[in-house]
Amino acid sequence: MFEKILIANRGEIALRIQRACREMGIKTVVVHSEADADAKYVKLADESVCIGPAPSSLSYLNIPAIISAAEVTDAQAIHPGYGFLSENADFSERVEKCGFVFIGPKAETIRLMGDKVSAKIAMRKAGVPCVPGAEGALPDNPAEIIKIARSIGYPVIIKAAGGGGGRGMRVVHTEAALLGAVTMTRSEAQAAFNNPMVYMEKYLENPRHIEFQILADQHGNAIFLGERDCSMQRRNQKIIEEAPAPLLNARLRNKIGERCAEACRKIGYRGAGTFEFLYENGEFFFIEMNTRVQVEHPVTEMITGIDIVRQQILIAAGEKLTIRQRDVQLKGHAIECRINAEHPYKFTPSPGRITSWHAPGGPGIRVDSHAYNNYYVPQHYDSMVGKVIAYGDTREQAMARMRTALSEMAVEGIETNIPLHRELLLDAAFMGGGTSIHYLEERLAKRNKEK
Ligand code: MV4
Repeated sequence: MFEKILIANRGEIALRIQRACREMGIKTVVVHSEADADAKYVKLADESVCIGPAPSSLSYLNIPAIISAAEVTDAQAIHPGYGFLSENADFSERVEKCGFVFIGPKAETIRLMGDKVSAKIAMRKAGVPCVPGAEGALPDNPAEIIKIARSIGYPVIIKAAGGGGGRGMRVVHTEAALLGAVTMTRSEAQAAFNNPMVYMEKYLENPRHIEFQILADQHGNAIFLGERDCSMQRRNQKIIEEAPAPLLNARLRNKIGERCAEACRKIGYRGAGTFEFLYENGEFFFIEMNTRVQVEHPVTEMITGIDIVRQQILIAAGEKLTIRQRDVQLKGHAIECRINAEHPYKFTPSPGRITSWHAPGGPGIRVDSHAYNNYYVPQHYDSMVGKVIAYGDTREQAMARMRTALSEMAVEGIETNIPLHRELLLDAAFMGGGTSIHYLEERLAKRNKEK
């Protein structure tokens, strides 16, 4: 096992990774920017290295600085967390070339999944159900493009191969709008991702976003840990996630989960990963794979009892998975609310000093946060200051516990989205079994009209 791991991230996930390391008897090095020098998780780490000024491009994205930090502190492995360099294939490659273990998949796997066209081809070939569409990238020939769209049927969606997470896409409802949309998406994709390749899919009008968590070791073993419903989102930013997905039956869960695990075995996947699906009318359609630990991993941990970060570390150290699929028993229900430093309805960021931080507690409540009384939320990074996770025997109990937790929670000095969460936990459609990916934006639009 590793003696020392470097954590190339900040905030709550830097603290979460540290906790797993400490439990395993592994020493931690945290790298941080000048803006994060006083953070609690920096003080709690065994060692810390300042890698640059506040802007991420000069610190958390500074590959040479991070690798130098690992060298001077004698760390053996690097955990990238989520965001920042976590899905950067060049980073993982340089980490391994410098003799460290990258806690995540091989660079070639990150590269395969980073290109959404190659990811989809690989997954379709491995037996994962995909959104109907043309195999591969769109050709240049306009007549060909029109033919493909006709065969799929409108509406279609044009997506950038280099995109993902909602960046670089355009919905097309009519043939008249098709070629212009392809040209626009291509040039945006070229500018944003330095890759003009685009592909076409059938546009699903009202799906849910459901994702399967998998773990795969370096010895050909792979298991799935059930799924999460992440449909409650705004502008591709999830705000509430839950596990299991409401109203999903065990037969379909096991069928799709097993397809994901089998795909991992086939492509030689290593580490934790997430298969993102759109779910509509009882059917699953693969869209993307994430090769990192996700923000919402705790809801899966709560219903499986499996520590996903610990498993990432064990797998990276070359150990065999000791959990077999039959050992994975989903029990109860968990919901996560992301607490953001932002105006609850205008969504403007609200950095600054937290003058008072009262976190909730009690049965089934978990709070993953790096915030505390007098913590200063820097303006330079993501607005998330913590996550409240509620577990219960049933979805109703998890929701009731979350309502209690949110009523106890008091944060002063900055604005947060807690008032929005309190409303959503009383929303009839959400309480009644969940909603589509468009629900929150539609609800907010209605709210604005009424005001
Ligand atoms: C789609 C779609 C409908 N049909 N693909 C957005 C994020 C990126 N991961 C894929 N996305 C979508 N792809 C087809 N064929 C709708 C979305 C989408 C979405 C998906 C998941 C979560 C939130 C979303 C919000 C808007 C659009």
